[in-house]
Amino acid sequence: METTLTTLLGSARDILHVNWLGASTAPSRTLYPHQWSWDSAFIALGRSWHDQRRAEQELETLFAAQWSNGMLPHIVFNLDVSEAEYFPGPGFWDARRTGRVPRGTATSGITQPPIHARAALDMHRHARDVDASRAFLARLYPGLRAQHEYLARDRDPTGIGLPVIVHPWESGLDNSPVWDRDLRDLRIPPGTVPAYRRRDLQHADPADRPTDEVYDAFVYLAMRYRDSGYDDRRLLDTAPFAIAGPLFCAIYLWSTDALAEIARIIGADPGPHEDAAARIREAMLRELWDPEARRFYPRDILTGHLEPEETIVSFAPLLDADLPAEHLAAILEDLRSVCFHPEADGHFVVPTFSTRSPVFDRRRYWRGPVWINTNWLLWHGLKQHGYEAEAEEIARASLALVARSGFREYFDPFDGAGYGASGFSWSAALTIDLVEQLGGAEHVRLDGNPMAHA
Ligand code: 9WN
Repeated sequence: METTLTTLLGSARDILHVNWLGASTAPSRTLYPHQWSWDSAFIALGRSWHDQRRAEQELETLFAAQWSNGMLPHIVFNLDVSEAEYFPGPGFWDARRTGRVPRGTATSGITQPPIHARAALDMHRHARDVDASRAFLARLYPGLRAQHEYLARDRDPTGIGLPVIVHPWESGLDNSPVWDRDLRDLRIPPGTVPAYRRRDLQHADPADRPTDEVYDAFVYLAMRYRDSGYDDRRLLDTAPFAIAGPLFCAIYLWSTDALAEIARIIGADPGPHEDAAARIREAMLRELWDPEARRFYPRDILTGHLEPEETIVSFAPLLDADLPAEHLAAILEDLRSVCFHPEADGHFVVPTFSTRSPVFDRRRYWRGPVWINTNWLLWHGLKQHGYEAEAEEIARASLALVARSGFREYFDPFDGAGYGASGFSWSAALTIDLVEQLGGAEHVRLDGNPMAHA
């Protein structure tokens, strides 16, 4: 089994090598030929175990495209790729007209979960060249700080203490059923969505991807934000979608804690980040916790309502190192329930949506399949609260999935089949990180006692 893991790690590195674009990494050469924001954080972390320099460069390339208001764009376009290869491309976003996009770069106009400070800190923790890594942290810190300040300042229009996302693409879990109600409630005036061609369907099975109806809603929301001039001061008047969600906010909190640590490492003042973390923590408990359902849910700040869907986002507050015992116990109960831990033999944890829901879909994008990044996040969350057995089960399932089906984008929770893109960068990168964190290929066993160290 050791040999298999060693081979697996070799293939993971090969994928990162093939997907390297020269200064950053594409999530997939076919389906996603540009640089994506949270992908790059996962990729840099995985790559950092064998190539510190390129891993650091990955994040620096991303932050070189940060807008002047601190907004870190969700896509930095690869200028060697034509507009026709990915929709929506730079022409659709028309970001340049804001005057906030750095010269020489082309970006989308929305953001993604701010996992970057956490990735940078984790990279530093195992850096071989510690001095170079400290210098890297010092260079990245102003950008990280600006990213967090942007979210606090411009994305909290009602002052709840949490940033909102204005598009499902910002959540990273685009097609999750958690947004269904909001997308259904959009009143899209006939003829408003321009004619467009879906490029994703040239590279992926339509059964794995969002439906055309959902895509229209995605395009409509992006258009509305673009046409408002990406003006966050007018969000309450112009945004048809404004949601504070547990996954985005928990990552924001986890990264804010990391930012305080980075500040300490480079000799800056951690105080503002510690204060921010305390405020976010408190706001998550106040705004996103439903005491009756005993679950964290996203809050739609336009209606004031919580979104009661049984999805994986409810478990993300495990990333809060100070999560109170009551909330922790409720999350554990849900994670162990048949909805997220199906009893069928050979199942793989953790499905992204309750397997008991009538609209659970074992293969469609974020509507049921297991993803390596959400598993990796929960693995961290469980470990930090001392739930070793549960964390090990997730690690074992993740490795078994990639060993069985390759570095696919997502996986069937029942039979482990792989779906979406092949050669998907974060599946490869987080496999590397998982194995290395567990002690390296020679110490990790997939058989017998779960993840027992040899
Ligand atoms: C839109 C790149 C990205 C991920 C997202 C994932 C998917 C894009 C798409 O791919 O979204 O941003 O075209 O479907 O949902 O999390 O960052 O891997």
